[in-house]
Amino acid sequence: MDIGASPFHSAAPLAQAGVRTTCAYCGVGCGVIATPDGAGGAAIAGDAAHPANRGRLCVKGAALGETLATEGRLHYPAIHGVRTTWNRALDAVAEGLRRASEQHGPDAVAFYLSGQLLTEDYYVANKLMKGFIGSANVDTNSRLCMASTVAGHKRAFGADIVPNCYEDLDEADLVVLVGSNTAWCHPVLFQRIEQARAGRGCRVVAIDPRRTVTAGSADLHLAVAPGMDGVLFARLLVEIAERGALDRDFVARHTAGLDEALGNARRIAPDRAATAARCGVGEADLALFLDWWIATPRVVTCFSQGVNQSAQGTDKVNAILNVHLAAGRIGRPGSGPFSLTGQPNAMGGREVGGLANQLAAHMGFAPEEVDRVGRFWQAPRMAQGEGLKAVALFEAVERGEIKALWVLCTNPAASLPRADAMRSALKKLDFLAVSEISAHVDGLLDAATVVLPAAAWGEKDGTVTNSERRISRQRPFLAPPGEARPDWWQICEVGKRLGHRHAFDFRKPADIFREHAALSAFENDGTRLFDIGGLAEISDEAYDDLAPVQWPLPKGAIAGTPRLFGQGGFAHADGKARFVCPATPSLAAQPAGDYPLILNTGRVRDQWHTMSRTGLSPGLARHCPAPFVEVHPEDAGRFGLADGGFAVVSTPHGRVELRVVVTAGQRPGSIFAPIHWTEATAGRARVGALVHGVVDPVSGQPDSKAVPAAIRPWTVLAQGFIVARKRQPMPAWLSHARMAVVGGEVVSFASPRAPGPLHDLLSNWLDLWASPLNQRNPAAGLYRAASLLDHRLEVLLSTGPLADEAGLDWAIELLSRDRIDAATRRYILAGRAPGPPEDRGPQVCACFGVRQKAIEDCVRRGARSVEAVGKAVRAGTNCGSCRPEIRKLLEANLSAA
Ligand SMILES: Nc1nc2c(c(=O)[nH]1)N[C@H]1C(S)=C(S)[C@@H](COP(=O)(O)OP(=O)(O)OC[C@H]3O[C@@H](n4cnc5c(=O)[nH]c(N)nc54)[C@H](O)[C@@H]3O)O[C@H]1N2
Ligand SMILES: Nc1nc2c(c(=O)[nH]1)N[C@H]1C(S)=C(S)[C@@H](COP(=O)(O)OP(=O)(O)OC[C@H]3O[C@@H](n4cnc5c(=O)[nH]c(N)nc54)[C@H](O)[C@@H]3O)O[C@H]1N2
Ligand code: SF4
Ligand SMILES: [Mo]
Repeated sequence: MDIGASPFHSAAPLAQAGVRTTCAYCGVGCGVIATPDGAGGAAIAGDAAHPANRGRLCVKGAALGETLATEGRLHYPAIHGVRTTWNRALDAVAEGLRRASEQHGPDAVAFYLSGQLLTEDYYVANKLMKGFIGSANVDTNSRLCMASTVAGHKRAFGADIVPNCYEDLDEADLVVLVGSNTAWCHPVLFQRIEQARAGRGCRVVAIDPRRTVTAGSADLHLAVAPGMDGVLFARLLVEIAERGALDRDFVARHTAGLDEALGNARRIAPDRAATAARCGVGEADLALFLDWWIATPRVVTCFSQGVNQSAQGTDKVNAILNVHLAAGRIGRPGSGPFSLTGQPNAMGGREVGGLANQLAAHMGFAPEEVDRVGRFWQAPRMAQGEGLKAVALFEAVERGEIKALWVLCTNPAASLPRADAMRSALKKLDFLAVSEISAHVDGLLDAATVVLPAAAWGEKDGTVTNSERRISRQRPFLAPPGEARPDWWQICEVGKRLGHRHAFDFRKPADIFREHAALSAFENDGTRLFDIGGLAEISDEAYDDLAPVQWPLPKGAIAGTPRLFGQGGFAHADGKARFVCPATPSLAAQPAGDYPLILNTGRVRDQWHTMSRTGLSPGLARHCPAPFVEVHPEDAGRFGLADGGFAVVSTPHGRVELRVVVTAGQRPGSIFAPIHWTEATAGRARVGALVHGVVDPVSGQPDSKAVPAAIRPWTVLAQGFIVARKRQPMPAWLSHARMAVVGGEVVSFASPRAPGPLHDLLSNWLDLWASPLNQRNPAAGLYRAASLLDHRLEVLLSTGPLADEAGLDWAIELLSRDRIDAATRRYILAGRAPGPPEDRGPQVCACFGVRQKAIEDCVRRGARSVEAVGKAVRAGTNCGSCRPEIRKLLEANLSAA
C-alpha cells in the first residue's frame, strides 16, 4: 500500500500571519496566538479573544516558542532502531497487532494513550481497538490523572460532567483549593482567582499537607494530614445540615440519599475535636473553614491531584460533591464543585471513551450501548466489556499476558508507579510500537520494536477540551520536521492495513471530528448529556474557524452551555443526583518500620512532566534547576539531614539520590519530591520508580501522593558542573541533572567520590584529558578543564568540594561569547569572572530572568509591594506566575528587617 505524497509537509511554513491555537500544556486551555518567524520558530502571545485566558499566559505558555526546535526530535520511522520507510513501519505495526490477536486473542493487544493527544487522535485509536480489534484494552495516562474524578462524577451525577465554568471563579466569594497547587499548575486560573480577591474580596482556602506557594498566599491554609480530606468534608456535610445551610428544596427535588450520607458522615466526623485531630489541623482553623463555607453561597471548591491520586480518591471526590449538592451550590453563578483537569485534552479523552471502562461518547458497556456504537461504527468485532485499567494493564504486561502494545504520547516507563518494574515489563512484549516526538525518552524508545515520529504542538491540527468543557482548536503553524506525521494519521493507516479501509478512510481531522460529533448525538434524545450534535455537520471551513465553545451543544442549539445541574437534570435515570457514602478514610499503606515517612510527589512551576518539551527552554530551567526532596526540620533532625545536603530516598520499589531542601512548609512525617526528572534529564533521580502500585478501588487511579518511604543522608564529597555547547551523554553511575541554557546545556553533578578522582574520571569521559586548559589545585580540592573550538568554549568541567553558583553563572555566560581571548582563558581556569564572586540566588521571574538577590535588593531599597518590585526590575509583570513567590520574598525580607 502506498502512502502517497505527504499533505503534512510543504516547503513553506504553513502560515505567516498569527495563528490562533491552544496552549500545549495544562487543562486551563489558554488561547495562544503564534506568529511564525519563517525560520522554524514563532512569536507567542496570549489570545485576548479566548475566554479561558483573555490574553494571559503563564510562564510555560509564554515560553512555548523556546520549545519548537527540531533538534532532538524524531524525524524518521525506525524498526529495531534502524531507519525505515513509513510503509514498512506501518506494515510492521499492523502485523505486530494482528499476530498477537490471532495467536492469543484480541485481549493480548493493548493501546496506552494520553491526555495530550487531540480528540481526533483519541477517537480513532479508541474506535480501532474497541470496534475493530475487538478488545477494550485501551487506557490512558488520564487513569493516573483524572480517573477518580470521572468515577466520582458518575456516581453522583450519573455522568462525567463538570457542572461549572471559569467565570464562576471570577464570581465566587470563597474559593477552596483542595489538593491543588493552583499557583504553579493552573497559573492562569490562579490569576483569575487573585483578581477576584482584589476586586470583590473573594477569600481563598487551601487544603494541602504542604505549605505550597498556593497555600502560602491563601487566606487560610489547612495542612490536612495526608488522605484525610474525606473527614474534613464529612464534618462540613454534618454542619451544613445542623446549621440550617441545607437547600431543602434542591435536595428534595433533585437528589437522593442524603439521610444515609449524613449518618455516614456523622460516623466519620462525629464532632469538631475528633475531626481536627484526625485531619491534623487546629480546631480554630477548622472552625473558620466551616464558618466561611457555610456562610458563603457563592463558593467554588476546586480539586486536583491531592484528591484524585489517592487510594481514597473517588471517595474524596464524592465527599466534595456531597456538600455542594446538600447546599444546592452547584451549576450556579459563582458556586459549584470544580475538577481542575491536568492535561490539555484530559476532557477530550473522556468524551471519546479513551478509558478502558468507557465505550465512546459517554457510553458504557451495557448491551444496548455496545449494540448502538457497533451499529454506528459498522464494527465487526465490538468489545463486549471493560478492558484493563492502566496499572492492571501493565501488570498483565508483566505477566506476559499482553503481547502487543502501542504507546502514544506518554512515557509509562517514567510516569507509571513502580517505573523500574515497568521498564522490565516493556521488554517482555513480543511487539511494542511507540509514537513519540522526542528522541530522548528513556526506558521507552529503547524497548520499542517500531518507533513512529509524531507531529508535535504547532504542527498538529485538531481539537482539545479544557476543564470547563470548552472545545478549542489546536491549529498548525509549522510543518513537521523530517517525516514526522500526526498521530491520527498513523492510527488510520494501521486501521486500513488491518483491513478496515472504509472505517478509517479519514482524510483530515475535520472528517474525524464530524463523525465523533455525530456519534455523540446518535440515538441520544437527551439521554446523554455529552451531545455535540450541533457540530456534526460542520463544514471544513467552519471547523477551521471554530471559536471556543462549551458542550453540550445539541443539534439546533445556537450557543454552548456554561453551567449544568443548577436546576437539577442529573444523568441518572430518575434525573436525581446521588449522595454517596464514602468509606472511613485511611491511608492505603501506613508509614512504619523501615519506611517511616510518607512520600508525596508532584510538580514544579516551570516544568511539564518528563520535561521532553519544557526541558528545552533555558528560560524555564532556572526556577528549579535540579531534582530535590523537601523535608520538615524535625525530620531533618531525626534523620540527620542538612539543608543543601543530599539524601537517598527509597521505597521497596526503587531508590533515588536527591538534594535536600529543609522547609517548615512540609508536614512532619511527610516528604515531597517532584516528578519531572528522568534519565534523559538527570541521573539517579527518577521518582516514578519509588511509587507503589496501590490504586483507588473504584477508579483504579494510582495512589502516588502517599507512598511509605525511607530517607537517609547521602555523603557527597564532590560537586561540580559541566557547561557544554552540545548535549553530552552522561555515565549512569553519576548523580546529575541537566539544564538547558542559551547556547548549550549545563550538567550539575554530585558524588561520594573525592573531587580529584571524580574529576579524572569525568575528564576521561568528556575527552578533556589532553586539553591544554587544565588546572588542578589538590590542596583546595578544585579542578578545572576546558576545551575550545574556533576560540569558542566547547566544554568546561569544574569539580570541587562544594557547589559553585557564581562560577556556574559565569561559565554559562562564556558559552554565549563568540571569542574567548587569552586573558579570559586564565579566568576560566580560575573558575570565576574577574572581580569579586557574585551569587545572584535562584531565578524567581523566568520571563525577565530576575534572580532572588535582585528582588531582595529592591526590598532593601524600599519596595513594599509586588507592584513596586515589578516597577523596579520588571519581575512578575509579564505572565505573573512568579507573583506569589515575590510576595513570599517580600514578607520574609520585611519580617527579617
Ligand atoms: N507546572 C506544571 N503545571 C502542570 C503540570 C506540570 O507538569 N507542571 N501538569 C498538569 C497536570 S497533567 C496535572 S494532573 C495538574 C496537577 O496539578 P496539581 O494537582 O495542582 O499538582 P500536584 O503537584 O500533582 O499536586 C497538588 C497537591 O496535592 C497535594 N496533596 C498530596 N496529598 C494530599 C492529600 O492527601 N490531600 C490534599 N488535600 N492534598 C494533597 C500535594 O502536596 C500537592 O501540593 O497540573 C497540570 N499543570
Ligand atoms: N509519582 C507520580 N507519578 C505521576 C504523577 C504524579 O503526580 N506523581 N502524575 C501523573 C499524571 S497526573 C500525569 S498526567 C502523568 C504524565 O506522565 P506522561 O504522560 O508520561 O508525561 P509526559 O512527559 O507528558 O509524556 C508525554 C510524552 O509524549 C510526547 N509527546 C508530546 N507531544 C506529542 C504528540 O503530539 N504526539 C506523540 N505521539 N507524542 C507526543 C512527549 O515527548 C512525552 O514523551 O504522570 C502521572 N504520574
Ligand atoms: S495556564 Fe499556562 S500552561 Fe496552562 S494553558 Fe494557560 S498558558 Fe498553558
Ligand atoms: Mo495529569
